[in-house]
Amino acid sequence: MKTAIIGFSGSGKSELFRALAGPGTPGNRAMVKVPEPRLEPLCDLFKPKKSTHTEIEFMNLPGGGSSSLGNKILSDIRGFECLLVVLDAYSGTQDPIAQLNAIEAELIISDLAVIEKKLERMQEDKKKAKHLHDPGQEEMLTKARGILEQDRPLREYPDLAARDALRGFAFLSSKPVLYAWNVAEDSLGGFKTPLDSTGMGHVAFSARLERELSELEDRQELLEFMQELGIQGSVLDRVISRAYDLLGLITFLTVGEKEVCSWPLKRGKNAWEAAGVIHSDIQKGFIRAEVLGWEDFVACKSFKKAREQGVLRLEGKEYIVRDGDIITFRFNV
Ligand SMILES: Nc1nc2c(ncn2[C@@H]2O[C@H](COP(=O)(O)OP(=O)(O)OP(=O)(O)O)[C@@H](O)[C@H]2O)c(=O)[nH]1
Ligand SMILES: [Mg+2]
Repeated sequence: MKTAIIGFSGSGKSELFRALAGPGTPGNRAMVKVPEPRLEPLCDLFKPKKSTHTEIEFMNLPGGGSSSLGNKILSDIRGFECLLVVLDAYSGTQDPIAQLNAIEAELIISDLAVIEKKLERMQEDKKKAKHLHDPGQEEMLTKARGILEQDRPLREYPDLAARDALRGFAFLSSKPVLYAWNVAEDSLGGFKTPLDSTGMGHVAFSARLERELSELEDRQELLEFMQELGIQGSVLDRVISRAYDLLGLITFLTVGEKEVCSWPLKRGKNAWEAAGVIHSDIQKGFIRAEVLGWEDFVACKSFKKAREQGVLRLEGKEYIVRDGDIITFRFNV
């Protein structure tokens, strides 16, 4: 999953990137392990040679003006799945709500321009050669234009933006967006972010503080320090868990003596689709999935006991995977 960190200049993007990526990470791009506390008890049991976390790619896109992102950034973010937008709520020189509104407007205007151009071209094609014209696509584009003209982002209409005829446009206002409100250390306690809405989430954090904390070597020391400050989890934990929610992702786990892994999966996908996340061979040769739900594992603490109690289930391709499922795939090669 690719996430772009964007925002106006000086909003705290680089500080946030360093906090997420860890100190000393070179460049503007980092693969960050998704924290997954459920791996630890599994590793204790299986003692694997290694454990592998799902990773998220964060890219810090430098630049952006003091009151707009600008066209360069707008075109750079098209290939990303999720936007992490930093708002300056710490310096007192900027109104963060005005920044949010300005950024929303830029995403909407950029999508409108793409649609206008495409619709114009479609009109010309229609005149030239009728058979080239796709009336279904024209109708959907017109619908999307209507939404944007009312200053609403397409992410509020996820079914429309996901239609085959529109998906290829990768509309900016259809991407899930997480607003990170960069608040001064001493006002973090009482700071209230707006409520989340469809495709849009909010986290409050102090970039300066988080970056300093990420430089502490001792994670225990870090967590205690954060608790004293009344902060629940690091910004990394909070950003990733909100991003997972926004993208509709859950986690499933695989175990073995060689490796214990966590994997991302879209909520509502089945066991066959989960197999494909790991390897196309496992999906092609899929026979059955042996599934142990996370709560059942916690209650039994061993696979032997889970089998005896009948909670280790054999499931077929159509089984809808749940968050925390431990899955062993049986497959033919
Ligand atoms: N006190 C305080 N200073 C901060 C905070 N966040 C950022 N700063 C400072 O503000 C300046 C700008 O922060 P950066 O993270 O570099 O901002 P940026 O968004 O990457 O800026 P550009 O790359 O220029 O667009 C730096 O000097 C930071 O140390 C904060 O939460 N508190
Ligand atoms: Mg920067």
